[in-house]
Amino acid sequence: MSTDVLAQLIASLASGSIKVVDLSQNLSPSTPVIGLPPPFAQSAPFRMETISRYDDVGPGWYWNNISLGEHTGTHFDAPIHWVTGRDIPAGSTDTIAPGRFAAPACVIDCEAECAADAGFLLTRAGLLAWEAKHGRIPAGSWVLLRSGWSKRAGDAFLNVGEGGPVTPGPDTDCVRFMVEERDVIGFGTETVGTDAGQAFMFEPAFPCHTMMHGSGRFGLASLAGLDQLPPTGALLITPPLKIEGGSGSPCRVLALVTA
Ligand code: 23J
Ligand code: MN
Repeated sequence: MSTDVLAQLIASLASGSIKVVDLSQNLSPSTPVIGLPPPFAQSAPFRMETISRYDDVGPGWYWNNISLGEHTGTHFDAPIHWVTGRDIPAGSTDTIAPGRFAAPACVIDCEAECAADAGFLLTRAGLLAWEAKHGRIPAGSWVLLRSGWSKRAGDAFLNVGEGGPVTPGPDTDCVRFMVEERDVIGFGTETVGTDAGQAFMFEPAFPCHTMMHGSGRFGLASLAGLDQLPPTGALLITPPLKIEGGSGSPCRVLALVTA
């Protein structure tokens, strides 16, 4: 029936009038991983070893063993990732209601600002200026910071200097605005984590992790391809692996967009 929304979606995907955009980075041993200063423990990089590859130990098949930290590459942050979210009901990767893995996105283009200032901070005023052009951020939306960071390679991605990492992110008041005044589902970024590189010095430290997860919201990190999204109207599909009690997971983040 042409009035059935799902049938229309299926037809639109088949005809190409709605397309699927991949917002994920490749996973490989060279995928950048966040480094924490001592005495904090470190996350492991992505590792892959071949089990067999059409050879003596598996003549007809190819497969690998992999291991990695939950927060490696393009990934999903669950509420229990942060101490403020430890008691959030249904706050781990296996217990979050699956309906929350499909949500619309507002894309904030700050590529020019981030090119001029690697430590660019998204502010409440910045979001209000975006809303003046594109309309109010709907409740339940992702806010995605388009920084251009996914085009950086090697050391320039983590961008660690003498004073720690210098990468863009939201300031404390911006996070408060997204949570308390716009009721977003979460915040997503092209950088290695949802907080700015210098957020260890913010009040509170790591405000995006602290407030988003403390109020049951999510994060997306190391996104790519945000320049392929419209400012509004994309539908994000973000299911983490169903790790029992998991704090997050690598994620193949997809967006449905009108072609
Ligand atoms: C652990 C500690 C600090 C940070 C992070 C993880 C992340 O960015 C993450 O991947 O969630 S800032
Ligand atoms: Mn994370």
